Amino acid sequence: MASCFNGGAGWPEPVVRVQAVSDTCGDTIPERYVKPPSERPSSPAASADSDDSGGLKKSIPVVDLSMPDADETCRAACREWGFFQAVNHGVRPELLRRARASWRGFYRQPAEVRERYANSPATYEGYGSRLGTTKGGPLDWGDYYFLHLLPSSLKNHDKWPSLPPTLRETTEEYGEEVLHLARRVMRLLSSGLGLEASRLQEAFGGVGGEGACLRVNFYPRCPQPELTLGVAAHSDPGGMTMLLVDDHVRGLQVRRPADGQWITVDPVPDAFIVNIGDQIQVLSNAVYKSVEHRVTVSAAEDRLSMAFFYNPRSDLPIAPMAELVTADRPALYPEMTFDEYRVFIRQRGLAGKAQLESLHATAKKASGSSVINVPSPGPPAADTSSS
Ligand SMILES: O=C(O)CCC(=O)C(=O)O
Repeated sequence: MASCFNGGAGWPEPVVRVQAVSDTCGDTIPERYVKPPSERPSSPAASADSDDSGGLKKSIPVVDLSMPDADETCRAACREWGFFQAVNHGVRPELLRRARASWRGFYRQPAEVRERYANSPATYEGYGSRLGTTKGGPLDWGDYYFLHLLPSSLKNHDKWPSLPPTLRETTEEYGEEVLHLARRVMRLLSSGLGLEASRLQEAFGGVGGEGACLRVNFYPRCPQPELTLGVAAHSDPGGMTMLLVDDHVRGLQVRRPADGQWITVDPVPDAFIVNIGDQIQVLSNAVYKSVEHRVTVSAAEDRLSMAFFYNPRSDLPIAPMAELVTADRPALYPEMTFDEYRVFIRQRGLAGKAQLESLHATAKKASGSSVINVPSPGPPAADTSSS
């Protein structure tokens, strides 16, 4: 079997790098990566160019952030899809390319260089290949690198790869520009709720009080992509995600809220795919939706994606904002800090929208039957430790 092990660091069993599995497994992937039939990507999935019936929108909206109507188009996308692709977003295309190239450079380093940064389940910081700590639990066809950008007390360049030599500086610059974009989207989402533009961000801890981290996913080529997933279905536990993907390789699928069907996203070059996470769904009392998504892999090409997670400060209580709770629309979720929510997720590993739905059930129980039911986009599947 693959030669690259990281057997220690608190994981319940040796961790095998998917990159090494891909290099050594020949035509057949190991059993541990084979998903149950109902979760396989071979189950029907529409792509943006497929012919949908019923007048449903075919794919997530593309929003040009330089247009005068951009704010309202973003808000509508976050209410309807929980996702959109942002173009003309202000982050320089040259920086996007440099960031992708630096991280591809890291995944091309010899295994012993990468292994210097092997992570543990205590923090997930560093180079990793699995989520969740259940022995024998399901594995995804992907490796990742996870690091903190905010709060500054958690940011530690020594925990970022030193090779290639451009990586640290480029990641720092990239993080600053994407943070700026995330704050802009927060303001427009807040206004869209009829609140002060700064209100949502204040609930996250205010400027500089928020959390931000980066997970750089690498999905090696896979000889049987129809049997596995790069990341199992999940909603993002944090606030909002700005995802940069390879322009030429498809992989992301979003579960369309209107009918629960998986839709393949066609990446627009140099766009960010922006999506709402569970914390904004909670704060907005489900006006903005955190929607399930998953990642398919390819036999022909590897794929890199960079997920920038913008989160509330981890010790602040997060609950539906008081201004959005009325007799007609009571609070759909109980109060919980992001730290508490994250612990909950990390113990359980991959579980789709199950965590948020179980919080909703708790709120419902606490207040009798008066709580509104949020329509679920489909059966629960998986969650990631994306923060
Ligand atoms: O690689 C992708 O397209 C999505 C990655 C993702 O969903 C995640 O990192 O949480």
